[in-house]
Amino acid sequence: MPIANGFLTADQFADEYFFELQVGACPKCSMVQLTELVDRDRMFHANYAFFSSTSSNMQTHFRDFASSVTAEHLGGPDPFVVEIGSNDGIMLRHFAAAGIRHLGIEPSANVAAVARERGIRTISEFFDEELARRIVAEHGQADAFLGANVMCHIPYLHSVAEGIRILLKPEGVLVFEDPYLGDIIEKTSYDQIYDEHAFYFSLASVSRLFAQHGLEVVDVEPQNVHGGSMRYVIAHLGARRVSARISALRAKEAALGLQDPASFAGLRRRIEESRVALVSLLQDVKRQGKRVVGYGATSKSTTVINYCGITSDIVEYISDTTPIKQGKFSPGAHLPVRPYEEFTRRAPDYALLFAWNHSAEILERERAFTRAGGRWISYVPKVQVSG
Ligand code: JHZ
Ligand code: SAH
Repeated sequence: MPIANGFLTADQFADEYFFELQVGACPKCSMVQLTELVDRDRMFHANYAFFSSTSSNMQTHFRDFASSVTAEHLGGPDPFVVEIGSNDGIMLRHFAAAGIRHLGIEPSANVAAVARERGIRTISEFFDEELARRIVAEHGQADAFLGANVMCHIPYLHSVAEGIRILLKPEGVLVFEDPYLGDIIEKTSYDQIYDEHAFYFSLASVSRLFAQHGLEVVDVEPQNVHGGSMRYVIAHLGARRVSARISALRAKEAALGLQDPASFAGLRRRIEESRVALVSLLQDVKRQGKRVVGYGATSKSTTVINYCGITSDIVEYISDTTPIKQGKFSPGAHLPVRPYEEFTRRAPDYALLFAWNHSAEILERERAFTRAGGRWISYVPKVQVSG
């Protein structure tokens, strides 16, 4: 597989980087993770292609995330909030607007620059234990340490967990969310598997990881974003009451067999079936001479396109609203990425919904396309056509 967010120009094709994408599950610690990792500097740099604020639904989600953190965890005087992977400031802007002391840690310099322009205090570095010590020396300890769709991106998780232990006040909390393994298995959302996602967390694996650093999971809350995420609230061991939701989710994970090799064998089989169904559907549509355009040049689509062998004679181009992706080609398969305006100007017969996790907001916006007979191809949880 290529780098999922490695959108490129034609002169870069010859030097494109590929690696072996494979997932392993540890029977001892129950962590599910990639077996080959891509160097972080290949993924997170000054030309990073993912800007968080491109989805209006995610803007609402992070406004609510920020207000729940403020209401539940920032009661003391002069609170301090740290966020890793703060990207273009989609969440921190709410703390900045409320005059709350905050610090974003965002190594991808281009997205960090957008946050800074919005008045959000941001440093462009990779978080780890060493950086945590420097932050404590400069700003003191934090009341809340936040992360969305970033913890599962960091291979050196022990250094991160240790850094959090050092950085958090005795009563402080870590609140983070990431795609949930239970949802990936249940929905066969195999497109969550790509270079940036080094880990596929469950409560079992997360609890075990943080326990090794004197931290415990005190609450969990499923989130209906990115195809099903889990939010974990973590505190110093013994500092907070543990919610009854923890034991309930633990029991549910055991019943779902999240640590059972048979679950992974079943997932693998369903992934293979999904590929067969999607390829044959696309071939049928093509035989009828219909036009198919991809909707959303997502990171996830890199896995689907390359795993299914989708080429530009089947999918004409991918429509995307992100300027840095437009005019480039998709990683690996090199499908053209074009501005959304092209989709509206000359609508295709079929839209292949690569941004399926944002389907509510997209279907609402594209009512005219659907009303005019435009059809949608999706593949999570099942390959299907809808109109
Ligand atoms: P979206 C990225 O995943 C990468 P991706 C990362 N690894 C991760 O975990 C999640 O984000 C958080 C476009 N779009 O959100 C914008 C439209 O064109 O599914 C984006 O390019 N029209 C950090 O890349 C892409 O689709 C629209 O109406 O899989 C969405 O990417 C909408 C809503 C989006 O994340
Ligand atoms: N939180 C945002 C952005 C997720 S994208 C959202 O949910 O939409 C993941 C971000 O994590 C990228 O912007 C990447 O640059 C950043 N990142 C990767 N490794 C990191 C690390 N070690 N420390 C802090 N941020 C990191």
